Amino acid sequence: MGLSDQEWQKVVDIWGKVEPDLPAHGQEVIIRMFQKHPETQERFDKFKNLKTVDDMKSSEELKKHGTTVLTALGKILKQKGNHEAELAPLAQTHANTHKIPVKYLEFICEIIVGVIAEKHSADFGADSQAAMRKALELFRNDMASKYKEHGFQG
Ligand code: MNR
Repeated sequence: MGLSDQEWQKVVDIWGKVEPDLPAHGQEVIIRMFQKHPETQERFDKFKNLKTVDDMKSSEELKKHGTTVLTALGKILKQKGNHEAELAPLAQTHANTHKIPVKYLEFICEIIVGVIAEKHSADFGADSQAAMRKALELFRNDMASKYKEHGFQG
């Protein structure tokens, strides 16, 4: 299901609030994902050794990775659905190299919505939240179809 122009506008607008501080948002997203779904941390050779939240907060590498993830996601969202060129390489590595199940993409998307809701409550009302959920669903669906093309069941 596609998004209307108004829904895409809401997605792009809220991303405009996130973008000035991608490192803080990204760090929070990754740490929460590891806390809530410890199995996701096992997928990262470079983060497996971080035992406590304090270890995670002190890791510049983790913050850098969070920034990388949100930068890539922002580029995708700004395409308003025409994200084939941005999605293809990401699906390739996540299917073939990192082997990240769609379920984990669902986890991180839910956490992204939660982090934005906390940090930007005034600008992220119910309709913006619904629009963002739809955009992230589209992202996941398209990742899942690419996964299948790569023979990864996800
Ligand atoms: C790397 C974006 C979700 C695990 C990367 C890279 C980008 C990236 C960009 C670096 C380039 C590459 O390897 O393709 C995303 C976006 C996500 C997402 C956007 C969803 C919003 C996840 C989830 C993971 C996961 C969920 C696990 C639970 C990994 C791993 C690497 C990686 C592992 C390789 C890290 C390294 O440098 O050793 Mn990802 N992601 N990612 N990703 N992701």
